[in-house]
Amino acid sequence: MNIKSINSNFSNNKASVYTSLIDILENSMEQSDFKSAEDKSEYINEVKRILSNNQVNIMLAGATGAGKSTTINSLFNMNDAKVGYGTDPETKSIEMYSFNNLTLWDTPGFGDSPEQDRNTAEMIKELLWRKNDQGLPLIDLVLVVVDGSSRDMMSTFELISEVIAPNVHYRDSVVVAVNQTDIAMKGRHWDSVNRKPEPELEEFMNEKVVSVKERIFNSCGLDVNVMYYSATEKYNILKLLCFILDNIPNEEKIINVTEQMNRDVEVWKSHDEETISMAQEILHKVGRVVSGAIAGAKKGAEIASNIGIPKFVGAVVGGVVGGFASLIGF
Ligand SMILES: Nc1nc2c(ncn2[C@@H]2O[C@H](COP(=O)(O)OP(=O)(O)OP(=O)(O)O)[C@@H](O)[C@H]2O)c(=O)[nH]1
Ligand SMILES: [Mg+2]
Repeated sequence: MNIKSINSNFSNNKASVYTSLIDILENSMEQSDFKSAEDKSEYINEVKRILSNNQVNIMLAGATGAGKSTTINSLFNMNDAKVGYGTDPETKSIEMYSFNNLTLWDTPGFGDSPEQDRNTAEMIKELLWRKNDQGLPLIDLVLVVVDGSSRDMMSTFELISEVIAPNVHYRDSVVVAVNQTDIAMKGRHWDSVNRKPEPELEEFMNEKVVSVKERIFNSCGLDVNVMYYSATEKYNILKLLCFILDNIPNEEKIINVTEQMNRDVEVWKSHDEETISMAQEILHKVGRVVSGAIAGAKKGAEIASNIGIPKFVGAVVGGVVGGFASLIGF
């Protein structure tokens, strides 16, 4: 019943993994495990509190028209997002999309004019130096979106080496995602029926990944993670999500990103061997985070009842992981 309930939640746009997790918890625990109904609800609230305690902040940056906004729309369930500020079209500023425990900071496109670039650079620096209420860097991950169909990457390299690299706190937390794979060779070698590149285009993109990585390393010493995808064609979106989740420094936070995943199964369809093993590794992490929260809640809630945690932890973790797995087609 657990897997089934989480699956039906996935098909409902409004539902989240988080709500279903709580459902699964409710269903897996017998009332008799607790001294009272209050005990049980205190316990569930404690699990909720632990899981929601980790705000995730992701910054998107890149050249104008690279596809930052389109990418946000492909990855996340934008019905839940509210535009925070930056609605004035004249003065370009950072737009903030806020979900439950995930905030996306969409920075203005780089490369329009030197004056606008200086403004954008200042805003990005300020954001990278911002601290959360625990005094730690607010931004967990920087996602740099690159237009794979453009030969001119000067403004992207400048953005990374002069603005991002000197100001980023976690040196592993920069992901460079080369978008627009479908038109990278002017539309040639793109298999539009199967929505994936033909071998020639694949080779072209693999070379691009290597050269982008090398060029960034040589210019500023930052060893970034690079991958390619197509936001409009929904190609390699799961891989992009895996790169994001894999490079978030704090493992406990990944559940808050997965919670906001786009619920449209079409988005997550295409994947290669590498993506499958990355996704499996991430599913294990999700399992660890959930079971950690369950175990932590037992202490936090100071439950007098001697509930047998192992009795239902397997069902809950299995349900949550199974839910993700079925969404991404495993
Ligand atoms: N063919 C193709 N077009 C894309 C892809 N991703 C984005 N686009 C198009 O590129 C244009 C720019 O996309 P946006 O998402 O607005 O780009 P942005 O980076 O947010 O741009 P700014 O906010 O102006 O900096 C739009 O017309 C998109 O439809 C892609 O993967 N393939
Ligand atoms: Mg945009």
